Amino acid sequence: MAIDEASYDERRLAQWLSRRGFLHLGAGLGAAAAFSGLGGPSASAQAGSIVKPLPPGLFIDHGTNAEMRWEAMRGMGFTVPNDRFFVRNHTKTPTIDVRTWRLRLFGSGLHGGPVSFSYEDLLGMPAETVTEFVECAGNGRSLYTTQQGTPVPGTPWLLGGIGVARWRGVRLSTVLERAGMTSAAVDVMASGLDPDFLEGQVNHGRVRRPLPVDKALCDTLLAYEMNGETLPPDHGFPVRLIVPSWTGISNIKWVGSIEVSATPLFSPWNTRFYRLFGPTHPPGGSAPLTTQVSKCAFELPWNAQLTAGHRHVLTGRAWSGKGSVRSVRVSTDGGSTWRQARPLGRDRAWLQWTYTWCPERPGLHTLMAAATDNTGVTQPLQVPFNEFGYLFGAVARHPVAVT
Ligand SMILES: Nc1nc2c(c(=O)[nH]1)N[C@H]1C(S)=C(S)[C@@H](COP(=O)(O)O)O[C@H]1N2
Ligand SMILES: [Mo]
Repeated sequence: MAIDEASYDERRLAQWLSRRGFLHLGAGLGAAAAFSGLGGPSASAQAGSIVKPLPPGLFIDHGTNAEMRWEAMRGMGFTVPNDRFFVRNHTKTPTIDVRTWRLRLFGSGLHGGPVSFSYEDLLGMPAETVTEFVECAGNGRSLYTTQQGTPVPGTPWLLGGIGVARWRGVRLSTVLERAGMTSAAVDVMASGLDPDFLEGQVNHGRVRRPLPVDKALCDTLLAYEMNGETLPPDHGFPVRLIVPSWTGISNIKWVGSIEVSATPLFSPWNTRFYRLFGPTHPPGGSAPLTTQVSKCAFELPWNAQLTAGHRHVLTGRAWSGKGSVRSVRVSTDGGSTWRQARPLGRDRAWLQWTYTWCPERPGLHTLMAAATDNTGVTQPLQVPFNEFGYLFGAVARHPVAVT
């Protein structure tokens, strides 16, 4: 990737540390405690957050969020169809009239004043298609609790807070150029048109998160199509950002405005949330999250039932925000022995693989699959705790019952 993430992280961390003194954002344990209401029982009271049907065979319902069931991807193609792609909403999917909708760009990083584009304006610009994953930073969060014994608040995702789609749209760099971005711009911040996000009594405003200009110009897309269809309401209609490899929150949906700034921008989504807090992280929290970690999932339900004495072709997918996945190893005995899985193809967004298993003994078994990324790094068996339960990158222990 062209952008130097390490130096971005350092710069951001320094900026954050110098500001937080007067922002009184109460980061750390208090923040996690205040956040704990989200995704709990109260969240399911917010029915109607998601527009599309959520059949229980395809989704695990988490209130305002819906997780893809991995078993529903078995036998499917490379991309996740729109009707089974996970949804992560801070509040609810808005209804947007595209005839009156405008994308407004403004800020100190533009030559002139604010600039607006209509939907037709965007459709008329050079289009590009990319195949990329969108993955929630909290994907796998429940495993901090069940596998590592360290409970964390927030939506208890298993591994289905991810999807890969073919996104078509206009490069953000094209839009920024046409809006008159200057070389002094350092950050751009897209803002969603969904309702303000409330955390208890605190109104955090529109969902928005700064993106450094380097990443915005490198490979970020303003997408208006998903898998060949008009972007569905739940996934950001009329336009959303696709920020390849970066954490889910970067991919702002229902974009209404983009601030282009010659000075660094801040929002709760790069100061309070989406950073790592905890004993093994810097005292004020880590730099804002950027790339996702590597993960691997079986296309099987949790506690799947398999018959003893039969050959089972296990299937799964592996992905990494650090690049592509080079190989996958599988253990069917809880991690004592490992063998290579068979890769299918060499696609980048994720790697599909198969592994043939003939369980002999009935009983409870633990399946494990570990991804090795293209830099040669393999998923660890355990990852350090963080208070919001982000970036669970350890090998998942998948329980199955052999009967
Ligand atoms: N405007 C807006 N954009 C948003 C969100 C949101 O709640 N509002 N959720 C973010 C998060 S946390 C994730 S993981 C992804 C989820 O995208 P999806 O719902 O299309 O799967 O959207 C991101 N973009
Ligand atoms: Mo997310």
